[in-house]
Amino acid sequence: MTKKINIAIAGHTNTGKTTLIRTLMKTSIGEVDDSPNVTKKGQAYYFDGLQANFIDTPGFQYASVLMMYLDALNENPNFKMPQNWQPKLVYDQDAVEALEKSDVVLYVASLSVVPDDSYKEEINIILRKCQKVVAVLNQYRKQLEASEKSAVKKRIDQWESVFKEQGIERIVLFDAHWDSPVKLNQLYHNILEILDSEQKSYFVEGLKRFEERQREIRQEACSMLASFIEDCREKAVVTISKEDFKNREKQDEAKEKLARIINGGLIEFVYYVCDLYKVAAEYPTTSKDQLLLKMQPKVHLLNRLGFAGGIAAVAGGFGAFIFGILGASLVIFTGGLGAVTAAGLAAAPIGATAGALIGSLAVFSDDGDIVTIKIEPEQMTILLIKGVSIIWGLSNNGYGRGRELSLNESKYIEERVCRIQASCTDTNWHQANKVTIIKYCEKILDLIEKEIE
Ligand SMILES: Nc1nc2c(ncn2[C@@H]2O[C@H](COP(=O)(O)OP(=O)(O)OP(=O)(O)O)[C@@H](O)[C@H]2O)c(=O)[nH]1
Ligand SMILES: [Mg+2]
Repeated sequence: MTKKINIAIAGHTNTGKTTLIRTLMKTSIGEVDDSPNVTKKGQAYYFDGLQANFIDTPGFQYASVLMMYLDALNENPNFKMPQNWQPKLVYDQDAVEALEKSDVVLYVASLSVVPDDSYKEEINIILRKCQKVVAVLNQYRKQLEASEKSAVKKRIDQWESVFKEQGIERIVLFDAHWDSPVKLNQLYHNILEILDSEQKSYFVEGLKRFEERQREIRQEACSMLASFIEDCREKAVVTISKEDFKNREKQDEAKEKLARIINGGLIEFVYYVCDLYKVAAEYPTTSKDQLLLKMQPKVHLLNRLGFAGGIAAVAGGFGAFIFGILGASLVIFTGGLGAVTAAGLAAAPIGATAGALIGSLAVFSDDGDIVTIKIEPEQMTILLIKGVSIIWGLSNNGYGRGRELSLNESKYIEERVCRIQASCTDTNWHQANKVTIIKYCEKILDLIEKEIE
């Protein structure tokens, strides 16, 4: 039997413990809400992807009472809990029981609160049960959005000094609404390093497979994007006679035909890449090649639902993000994706992206009577940026945060990709072959990951 590491997720109530597990497992386990003691019982979730158990625990609320109780028990094992303590300690005691089954604890603290003595007490209690503790300073991005960077830094310092006081050296800044691969790997490596040698030997295997798979899936996503870009370069060509080209209506018709070809390819890429990440989350240990077999036969579904409907069908929690990147008109349609039917979406104006390109297509007219219309390299850059933004969003955004992603957030991601892409001037990817385009996309994604602390 494979041995598993038990990772307990503990901390004050409402700090994001359950959300964190959702994000780590890419699935909607447990209950999440912005109120205290939403999780009522310790519960272990086996995560195939890492071959580890995540144990969700109820949040602490009355650490000082619990501390008094544990101290009293220590002195006298027959100590009877006073009646007025009992209702307070229901959840706290359950958390302690869950801790007793764990090999390592992720202590989740929220950066939105100032650490007072009650937090010190709960950390103290945790350390009595398990000395291997990695601190997660959660809600980092939320705080960065809500406060000045200097104020967030000050808050981090406050927490760090509490942890150091308690002898906890391993601290990871995180935001459970996002699952940046770099952050995840940092978190898992902290867990790995804190384990003793026997536990390390089996956790390291699971972790290696997990990272390798992450890389493979991302590479596959970049390969899908590269195919789309190659197709645009080679196949997105429309010809029209010189005579017809002089006719405004016919010229517009030809341009629209080209826009439709590009749009179709873009939508197909989005559909396909969404399905890849969806299937990857559903089967967290299945190899990439097997995943490709599990994906939906795309042509069939696309025909049945219409392009946008097809995406809605597979995109699930990513939907709002995808449409945020693809075009504002769709965001309006998909404000609450869950309620929008596929049929409704199919009627939505999906041409926002290609439509934006329509006015700026290259025209080559030097071939006798024929005018050729195709997309210019600069316009292809727009498609590449959208594609990379979508891959980044799919690999980072999802289960922890639920369905909502504001237009601002998706714009922000796209702007960041745009900026980084502009700085990667060492590859002429417009003319590059598929492998080089894939490497180029991976490089942009690496740089984005590194840029985000
Ligand atoms: N923006 C942001 N919100 C978060 C983050 N983590 C959790 N939340 C939100 O905070 C609220 C509480 O999250 P939960 O995961 O239920 O917290 P918990 O620690 O499990 O809470 P209890 O089980 O009640 O102790 C929810 O509204 C989450 O969406 C985060 O990193 N960033
Ligand atoms: Mg919870």
